[in-house]
Amino acid sequence: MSHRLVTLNQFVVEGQKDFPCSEGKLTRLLSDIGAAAKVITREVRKAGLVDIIGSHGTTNIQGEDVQKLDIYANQTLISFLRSGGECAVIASEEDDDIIVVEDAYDFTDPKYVVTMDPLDGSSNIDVNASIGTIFSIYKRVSKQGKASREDALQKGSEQVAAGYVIYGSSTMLVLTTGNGVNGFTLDPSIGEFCLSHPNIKMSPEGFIFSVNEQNYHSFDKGVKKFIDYCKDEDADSKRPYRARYIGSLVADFHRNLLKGGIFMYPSTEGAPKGKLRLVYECNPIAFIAEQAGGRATNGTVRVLDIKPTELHQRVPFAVGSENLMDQLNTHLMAWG
Ligand code: AHM
Ligand code: MG
Repeated sequence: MSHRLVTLNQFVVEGQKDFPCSEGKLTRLLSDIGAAAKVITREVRKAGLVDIIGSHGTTNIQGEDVQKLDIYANQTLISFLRSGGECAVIASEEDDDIIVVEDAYDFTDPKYVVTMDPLDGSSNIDVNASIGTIFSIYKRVSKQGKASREDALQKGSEQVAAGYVIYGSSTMLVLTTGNGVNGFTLDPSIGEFCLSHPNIKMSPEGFIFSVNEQNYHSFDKGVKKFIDYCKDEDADSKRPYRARYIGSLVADFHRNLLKGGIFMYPSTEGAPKGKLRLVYECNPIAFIAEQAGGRATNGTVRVLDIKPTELHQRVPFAVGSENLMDQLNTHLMAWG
C-alpha cells in the first residue's frame, strides 16, 4: 500500500485556494516559519552536547561564541521573517518592543504581523524535556507608514493562522489557518515537515488535567473546587481523571490536544494575572484549541475575545476539552 506524502509547503500551497486575497504571501510566511523551525531543531538536538561544544557566553571548541537556545531561536525566526518580506512587524517574548521590519513595508501590499514565543519552556532544555515555538499570524491593521504596536495588539479572534512547533521525540509543527488543525512531523531523512496528523480533533470527553498544583493554596476557590473534583474528592464517585504536568506549555497542550484534557495556569497570589502571555502564548494555543473543537477561557471570557493592551500582558488561562471546560465553568460560577 502506498501513501501519498504531503509536505507542509504542498499543504499550504493547496490551501492557498481558500485565501484568494493572500496572493501566496501567507504560504511564503508559513514556509519561512517551517524553515526556521528546521534550523532551530538542529540546534535543539545539540543541546545535550553543551559541555562539549560550549554554553551561553562561552566559546566552543571551534572558537565560536555559543548562544543561549532561546536567543538563537529568536534570532533565527526574525532573520527568516525579515528576509521573507511578507511580515511587516514582529512581536516576540524575547524583545521588549515590537520589531518593525523596515524594508518590508509596501503600503499597497497586504502585510502580515507575527507574534511569537521563539522557545517556550526553556527551563526544560537542561533535562531533555520537550520545548516549543509558538506563533500567531495576523493581517496588519495600520494602513500607512511604519507598522505599529496596534498591529500586534489585535484580538486573538483576528488571527489568520497560528501554530506551534514541538521539539519532542520528533519535531512536529501543528498549524491552523482557521480551517481545522493539522500536524506535520519533521522527517529528518528528507528535511521536510510531512502531514502526519490530518484534521486533529480535541476529544469532547477529556480525562487529563494539567496544572501546577504547587500553587493550589493560592488559587481561587472555584479553581480549587474544580481540582478537587478532578481528584475525586468525593469518594463515592470514582472519577476517571488523570494528572499530567510537564511545565512546558507546548508539551502539556500537545498531549491534551491529542488525548483530551484540560490545561490551566490560573491566577495566583504571586501572579494575580496568571503567568502566561496573551499575545504569543495563550492566543495561538486558544485558536488551535477552538479549531480542534476545544475551548479556552481566562475564567470569565473567551480568550480570543480579549483586546490586548500590552505586548507582554499576562492572563489566567484554561484550555481544553468541552467536558472539562464545562466542569471548570460550573465550579467557577458556583464558587467565584
Ligand atoms: P517561559 O516563557 O519563561 O518559558 O515560561 C512559560 C512556561 C510554560 O511553558 C509553562 O506552561 C509554564 O511556564 C510553567 O510554569 P510553572 O513552572 O510555574 O508551572
Ligand atoms: Mg514562554
